[in-house]
Amino acid sequence: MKERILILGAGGQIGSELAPFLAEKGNEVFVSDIRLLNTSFPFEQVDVCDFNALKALFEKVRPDSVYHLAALLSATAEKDPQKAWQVNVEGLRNVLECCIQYQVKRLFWPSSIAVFGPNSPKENTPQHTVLEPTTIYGITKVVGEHLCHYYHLRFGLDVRSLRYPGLISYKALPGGGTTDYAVEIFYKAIAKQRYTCFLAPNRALPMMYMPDALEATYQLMQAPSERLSVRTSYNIHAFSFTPEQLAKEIQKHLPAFQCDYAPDFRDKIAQSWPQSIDDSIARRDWQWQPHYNFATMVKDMLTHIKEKVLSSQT
Ligand code: NAD
Ligand code: AKB
Repeated sequence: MKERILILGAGGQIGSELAPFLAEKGNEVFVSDIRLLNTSFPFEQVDVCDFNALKALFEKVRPDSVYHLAALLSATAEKDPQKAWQVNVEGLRNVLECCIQYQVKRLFWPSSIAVFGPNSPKENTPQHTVLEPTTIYGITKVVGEHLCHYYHLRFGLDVRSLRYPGLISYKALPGGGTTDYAVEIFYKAIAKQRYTCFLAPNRALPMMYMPDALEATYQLMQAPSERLSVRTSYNIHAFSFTPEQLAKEIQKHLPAFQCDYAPDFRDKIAQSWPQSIDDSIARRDWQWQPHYNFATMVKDMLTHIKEKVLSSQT
């Protein structure tokens, strides 16, 4: 069914792909961001922390569904914890309030593997386990999950959420996360045959290719409400790898490529996160299944980034 969809924080790594993806499904898509965007979709520049401006946007668009992607990611959040709280928690609360006031049918809000911390199991981290994050980003995501759950229980808002792992894509650059190395490495491998990684060589993290993340988001939003047993946020997983394993996989295609390591504060963040995720509840409730594995993701990334680099040189 064709819907009016509003995407907040639409200019980032996910939003810049989600907008055309949802439009191709036949929906009418409106986009918004705090930054001025160069986009073919109807656009309004709005800060989600400005409640009156946000309300005016909902009044104007009257969306059926909202995808709220505006946030500060883990590394950026650690540099400015106050702003991270404001955007990630106060911004979300503003969006939840507008969804109630404007009778939005469904809200999507992404959480992250960052909700887990050093006391959560590292391997096959379960859906329901200890959530004691040691980053401000992770703390805002735990609060966000509980706010979404509360608005569902208290006001009946149909809010749905995924704990995305690190997302790998070639269309837009990532926006200041700990998993960004897994995108940067491809550009450097192609342009310079050399990359210095900010994580330790053996730092395994859960990851996913963007086409699977878009499909997962769509499938969750299409699922009948009564099938959803999780109203905080669903664990989802595709594959895990270390920087060293990624460098070796790239070397299969580009043998001259070399990777060095200079771990910084982001390695400490990564160290507190899980290495792999148990997503059996998402698989059971709404038949989640990824299509890309580690090897097919690497091959596809290299093909597309080579094309991008070549076309920027001509
Ligand atoms: P991004 O940083 O690439 O994009 C975020 C967008 O939000 C940017 O365009 C930014 O300008 C906008 N924004 C920031 N502050 C704003 C404000 N006050 N008002 C309006 N817009 C604002 O992030 P992304 O990778 O697209 O992530 C989107 C969501 O998905 C976030 O909630 C993030 O935590 C979550 N997530 C992303 C990943 C990933 O690997 N990309 C993984 C887990 C969760
Ligand atoms: C980040 O590294 O901050 C994000 C995430 C996993 O939430 N990619």
